[in-house]
Order: sequence, then structure tokens, then C-alpha cells
Amino acid sequence: MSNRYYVTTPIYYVNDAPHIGHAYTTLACDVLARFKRLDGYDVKFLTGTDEHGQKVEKSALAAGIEPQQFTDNVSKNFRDLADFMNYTHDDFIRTTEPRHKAACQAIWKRLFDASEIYLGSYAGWYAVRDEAFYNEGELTKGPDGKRIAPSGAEVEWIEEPSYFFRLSAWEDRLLKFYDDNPDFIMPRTRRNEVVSFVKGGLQDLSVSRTAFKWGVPVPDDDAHIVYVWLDALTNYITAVGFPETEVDDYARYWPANLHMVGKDILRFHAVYWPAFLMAAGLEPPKRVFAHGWWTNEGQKISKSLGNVIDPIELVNKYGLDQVRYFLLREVPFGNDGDFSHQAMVNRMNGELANDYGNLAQRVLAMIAKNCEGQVPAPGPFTADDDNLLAQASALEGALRERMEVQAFHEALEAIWTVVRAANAYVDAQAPWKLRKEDPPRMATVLYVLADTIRQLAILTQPFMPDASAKLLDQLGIGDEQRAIASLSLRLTPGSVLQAPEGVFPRFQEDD
Ligand code: ME8
Repeated sequence: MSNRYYVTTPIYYVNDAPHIGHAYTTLACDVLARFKRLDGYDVKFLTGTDEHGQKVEKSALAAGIEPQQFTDNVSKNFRDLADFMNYTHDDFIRTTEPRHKAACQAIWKRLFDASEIYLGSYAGWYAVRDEAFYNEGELTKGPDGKRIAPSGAEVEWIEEPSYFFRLSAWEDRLLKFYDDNPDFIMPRTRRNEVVSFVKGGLQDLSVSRTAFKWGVPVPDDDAHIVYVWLDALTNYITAVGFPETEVDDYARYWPANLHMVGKDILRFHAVYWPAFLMAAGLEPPKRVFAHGWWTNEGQKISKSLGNVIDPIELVNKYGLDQVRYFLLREVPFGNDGDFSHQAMVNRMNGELANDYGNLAQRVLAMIAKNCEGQVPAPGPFTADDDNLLAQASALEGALRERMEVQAFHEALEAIWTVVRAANAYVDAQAPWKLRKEDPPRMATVLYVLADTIRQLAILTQPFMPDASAKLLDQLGIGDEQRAIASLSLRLTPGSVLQAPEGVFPRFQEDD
């Protein structure tokens, strides 16, 4: 089991076009999936779209088309975005697929047969935007007297027959589960929020709706459809072949190692989902990580403010790897973050073009010019050489540790410590002076640098796949030598390098 890694994104609602927030969550998963694959893991990386529920039905109605047609169109935008962003998901699930309907009805039957679900009637508040039920006590009054959920969504009063899940009975078992699995909810502050929510007492949860039709029919009672969150959460097991639990991908990948989500939907993933699973006799996932929220130039991102950031525009303006780097470097993962043009340009020009790009460019250009475009043969290493190579070698362990806790910003910071050390080494060794004074020493210095760049480029692959691949191409590193296991190999003197070419252009303000 230990070398398997199953990572999932939320499945996104198809009521709207994808934006930077969606791109961000999937990017984080992509970087993890790529890192784990490079590290020899058997990875499954899942993303997809959440296509049922009242919100989607309403959006389809507003667009004047059938929900299925509507979801086909919008879901495609999410798939296109995933390709555009160079994500390496192994599966893209849509909740309107037959495999999902089967899984959804199967988990329902398990819960019903175990008497975890009973028929009653619901009278209370519901927010269509969140597809969530709220208690009176959680609500505030808006200026027009309308009641507002903590998320800012308007709620409406609904009364209808409903099946309930016996969530109230799971309080102690959930608390024990959190205790036994201290890393189940990350980051820590989020964990504390969830624990106090559960300690505050849980009520049974309405898990079916009768007021509209756009959903999976409840088995043996098709006046009801399955509540969209029970439907949606089940996608994570649909994709590994549930209800088959003995064979296929289920046995191989479940429980998932990581559900990556935004902080807005933590409660569904960290409270309802493990309760549903345990009640159905299935294992809960190993971790839920709730990351923070992006704002735009200090403002909440919203359609009504007209400041939604389109990831495609962003990439067209700054470049794909630049955006991938920025999103994971700018903000300590887990915290909220602000997108600003200035911050983007600072990272792009400072850390990518100046620090990393320049290092590679000047070293590779010197080799092309002074070493006949071949990896130079080094002489004996000095303490300075050993020191730089040792710093580069130490990255492997440091990164593994940081990635294990989803600390992407720290992983990148660790890499940049070596980038800066390599730049300082170039300045101190001044190979351009050695060209005349001591050519064998110049060869050694350039060798040490080229091998450091090789190691850096291997480790930046998950974050910036295109640029890293170009660097590795220029260094003549074949595909079979780009894994983490190959870090400890050394460049072969005499091997031929490609003509150097810059990979991190600067952003010019009049671009
Ligand atoms: O909630 N900053 O789907 P959704 C960062 N279908 N991340 C953001 C963001 C922002 N400003 N805005 C959105 C749903 N996100 C359900 C999920 S899962 C079984 C069902 C990201 O389309 C973040 O990951 O509303 C958030 O949790 C998700 O998009 C919500 O996507």
C-alpha cells in the first residue's frame, strides 16, 4: 500500500465558468501527483465536475437549456482548463455518468440497510448557493431582512419530506477518529475549528430532496433525489470502482491519501464524509487539506464585482509555468492570498528570470562557449564545490518532507536557497576569470554548476514542468534520468549539450 498515492480535487459546480480558485486547487494536486510519480509512487489523481443539485438546475433554466446539455457545455470548460494548465489527472469524473449513479445508489443502500438513514420531514433554512442546510442560530439578517448564512449566501425556508442521515449518532465516533488521526485535517487551525464544531453537537442531516428533480433518484423511492453533497462526495469512491470494493482500483487506492479542498467546503469533507463512509462500513480518507482563499488586488473575488480572475487570461499574459510558480510560492499554503499584478511580476522577474533563469543561462552559455558544448571533465573538488553539491543533495529529503505536509511554499523556498547559493558560488568562483588563469579549475566549477542545475531542474519539474523539461533537454538528460531516484547520478563528462536558450523570460510592462 505504501507506494500508492490517491489525491483528489473537489469536483467543481458547473453553474459557472472556471476561475483562478478552481485552477489553484487542481494545481496543488497536480504538483503533488507529479512529485509522487517522480518519487516512484503509483499515483491516481482525480478531478471532475459536480453536475447535480438545485444550483445547477437553476443555472440551466436561466440559460434556457436542459440541465444535461448545460452541464455538458460547462463541464467541458473545466476539462479544457485542466489540459490548458498542463494538469496530469488520471481521471475526470462527472456526476452525471452512469458509473457514478450506480455508486451513489449503492452507498445509499448500504446506509439505508444499516438503518443510518430514515424517512422524516425537513423544515428549515437552505442556501442554494452553498447547497447547504443551516440552523437559525448560524444566520444573520441582511439589510433587507433576508437571512444570510455565514458564507454570505441567502437562505430560504423549505419544508418537504426528507430522508435523514443519523449524523447526531456519530459525534463521539468522529471525535475519536480525529483523536486517533491527528493529521486527518490540515492545517492545524482548521482541525481545531472542525473539532469544536463537532463538540458543539451534531444534528441529523437531511440527505434527500423532493422539490426538484436534477439528481440521482433515491433507490426504491424516486419521489426523492439524493442530496447533492452525498452525491458529490461519493465521486471519490466512484472513481476507484465502488461498489466493487475487493477488486479494481478500490483495493489499490482506497482510502484516498488526500482530499484537497478550499476552506469553504471543509465541513462537508471532514465531518459528513467520514461519517457517511464509516456508517457505510467503508474506510475514511487519510487526510483532508483545506487551503485558503484568493482575493484580487485585496478584494473578494466575485462575479458581481466583476473581478473574477480567468486563469486562461492570466497564463496568456504571464506564462503557464510562471503562473504555476506564483500561485504556490506567493502564499503559505493553507493561508489566504492576494493576487496582484505587481506581486506576480516581482516573482516572475526576480525569482524566475533573475535567480533561476539567469543561473542556468550564464552557466550553459559559458559551457557552450568554453567547453565545446560538452559537459566538462571536473578535477578534484574543493570544499566550496562539495558544499554546493551537498546543499543540492540535501534538497531531496527536505522536499519530500515539505510535500508530505503540503507546504509547497517551503518546498520552493528550499529550492531557491540552493539557486541563490549557486549564484553566489558563480560570483565567488568567477569562472570567466578562470578561463585564462586556470582552465582545469574552470571546468570543475562549470561541472559543479551544471550538475547543480540538473538537480534543481529535476526538482522543479512538478511545479514548472515545461521550463524544467527545457533545462533538462539542454543538459542532455534523457527521460529515464529525470526521476528523483536519478538525482544522485552525476552528469557524464563529454556528453553533448544542446544550444542554451533562456526559459524564463522577463515580464516587460509594455508587453
Ligand atoms: O463547492 N480561492 O464546488 P465549487 C481559492 N461542488 N479557492 C477557491 C476560490 C478562491 N477564491 N474559489 C473557489 C463545490 N475555490 C462543490 C464541491 S466536492 C465533493 C464538491 C476552489 O465549484 C476551492 O477548492 O463551488 C473551493 O473549495 C472550490 O473551488 C469550490 O468549488
